Amino acid sequence: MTLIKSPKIWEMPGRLITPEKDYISRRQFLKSLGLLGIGSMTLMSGCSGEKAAEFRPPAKINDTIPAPGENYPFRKNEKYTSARALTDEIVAASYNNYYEFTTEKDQVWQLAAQLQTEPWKISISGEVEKALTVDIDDLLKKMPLEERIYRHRCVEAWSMIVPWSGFSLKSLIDFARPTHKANYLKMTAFFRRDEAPGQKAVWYPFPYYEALTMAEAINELSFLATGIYGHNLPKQHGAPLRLVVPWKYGFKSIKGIVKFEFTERRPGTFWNDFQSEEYGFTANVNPTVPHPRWSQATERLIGVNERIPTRMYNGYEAFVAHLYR
Ligand SMILES: Nc1nc2c(c(=O)[nH]1)N[C@H]1C(S)=C(S)[C@@H](COP(=O)(O)O)O[C@H]1N2
Ligand SMILES: [Mo]
Repeated sequence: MTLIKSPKIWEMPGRLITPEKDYISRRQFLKSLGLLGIGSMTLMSGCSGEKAAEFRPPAKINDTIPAPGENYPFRKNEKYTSARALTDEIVAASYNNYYEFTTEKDQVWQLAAQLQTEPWKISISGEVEKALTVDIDDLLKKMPLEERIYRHRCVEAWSMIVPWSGFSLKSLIDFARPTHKANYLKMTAFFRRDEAPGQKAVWYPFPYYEALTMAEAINELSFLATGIYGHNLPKQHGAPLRLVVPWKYGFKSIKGIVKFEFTERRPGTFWNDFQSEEYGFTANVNPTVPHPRWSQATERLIGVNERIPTRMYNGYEAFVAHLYR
């Protein structure tokens, strides 16, 4: 998903980085480059995670790691654990995908530091009994907090194993009280070009947005993380609130969420709308279906130089296979 022949933000001609005042529509812009239509964006996408093998974390990123807050540590839910060792925290926190900041995974932790995460409001709308806005701190007081160890498999064929702190998406849904017309849950991330330089890249349809079917959303694995490794989320991991759906490719696990919207019809999603031939709506981890440009049969565990087989539904078959029969 990073760019093979990647025009980095700072390499793009100035006119391609749209200043607020003379903003042209993304469609118009892509059209002007002749990039609309047929597999158009191939030139601006794609990476097969080989970088993961070479990756060496920086010596120190302490400034970006929050101290444990008063709620920590959250109760460990032993149902979700891992036979393999956890990924080193510094590795997970310095090798990130967060296109709002940059497409360079090893630079996200520095750039994300400028995001203002306090205060942070979450809106709940669409097919619900009553639309509302709630402050993240007030929301947290109402949610059953716990810690779960999950595997994370990026579509780019790298993976990690980390302990998330947070609450089930189901508990947020119960709080939101969707109507019987709600078939999907759409989530949208923040949109603040002044704090997120990657959002100046007009060819991406920011703000980032994702969606699940209601059956997926109420599945017990669907989790909203507010923390990782026993403290609040660092900004590079999607503070203060991000989704974690570990049986799906990583791009479904949207970070920096500000909005939950229940819908009757299937909403679009960021990567599927951007490049539908390469990134689906459902995007379940499946080693037998290669990405058009690389195999999905194996993955690189970041931080340790190890390539391991990829498992169906990322090993979570027992939890979710019934959803797709
Ligand atoms: N808002 C937003 N969420 C996002 C992304 C992004 O670019 N923006 N990248 C996704 C991808 S591709 C992956 S693999 C995971 C990475 O999460 P991590 O950096 O915390 O490991 O976040 C996902 N969520
Ligand atoms: Mo990813």
